[in-house]
Amino acid sequence: MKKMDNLPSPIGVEKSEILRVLLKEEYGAIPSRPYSVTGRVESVDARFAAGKAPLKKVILTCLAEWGEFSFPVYYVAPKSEENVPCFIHINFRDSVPDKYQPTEELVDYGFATLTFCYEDVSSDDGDFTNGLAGVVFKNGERRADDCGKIGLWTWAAMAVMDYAQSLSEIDKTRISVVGHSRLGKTALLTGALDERFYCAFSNDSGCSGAAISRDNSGELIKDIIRNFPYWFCENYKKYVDAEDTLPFDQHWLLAANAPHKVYVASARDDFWACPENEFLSCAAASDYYNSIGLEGIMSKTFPEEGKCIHGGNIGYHMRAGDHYLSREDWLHYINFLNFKK
Ligand code: GTR
Repeated sequence: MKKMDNLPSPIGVEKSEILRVLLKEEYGAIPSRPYSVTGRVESVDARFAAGKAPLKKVILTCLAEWGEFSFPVYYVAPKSEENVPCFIHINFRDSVPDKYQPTEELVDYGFATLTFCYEDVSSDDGDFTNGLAGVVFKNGERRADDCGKIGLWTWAAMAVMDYAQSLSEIDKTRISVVGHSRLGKTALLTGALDERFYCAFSNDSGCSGAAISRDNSGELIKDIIRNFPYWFCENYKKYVDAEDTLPFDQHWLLAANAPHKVYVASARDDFWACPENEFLSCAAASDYYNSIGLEGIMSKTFPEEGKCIHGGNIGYHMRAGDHYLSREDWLHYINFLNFKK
């Protein structure tokens, strides 16, 4: 197991300063929050999940100082229950159910889901003229510290959280955010910026998500900047081949999720996401949780495949297999939450 004694520590740093550094240097400034979010139900499938939970397609309209933006979300809530916990799932597709979202099973465990497709917010490329980007950036032009696409998807997840506040079936104190890979990075940033969440779940988020960037044996900042420069702010480019000069590392993103819970899931064969560095991040962020009087992760020993570290405010598991969001991951998430039905 690697040791990292050269990590900048967030201990003693105000949360607002942790967030300022992360946004200035990595993700960029997020558009200002909407002053109103309203939902219009466009269609209902009353027979969804054998009639146990209607599936609603809802168009959210967000009004902000910079203008108006609308996008679809998909809402499923168990009919027979009240005050249900909820997952806001930032997904790659708009299908419900989906290979990354076993919706009926989540219903059977008593969960509502609110899902949106990230590309309904803005395309996953360097075009900043479409969707939300087209509204907030005039002529598609960004300043060096304006956000990239991860910041825009994060903005949308928080808008869905705003909408969730209006849903009477949902227990507002038990709403979590989930995402896989680039959307795991997005889920962690969402949890960091929005204290209303109960927990942020990062599935295989890797480089510039959960994984420590220093001494990473998978994807490096230079790789991610070569392939996906538009996920981040322009400032992040200065850390290509210069990880040691980062004034932070990715455990700051986990630390910024305090005081609520945060969870990191890795997959054994997902070397690109670097499971070991994802775990190191949990261990390092745990010291920060402890410093503010909260339990962090319950063990700092890198677990064997299939084992979960649950019970604290930081959870972790590494399952067998490769890079995807599986039913097994969801079941571990549900166990970690441990909400008695
Ligand atoms: C990879 C990228 C990773 C991860 C992944 C994904 O190609 O290098 O950082 O985000 O894509 O989102 O599927």
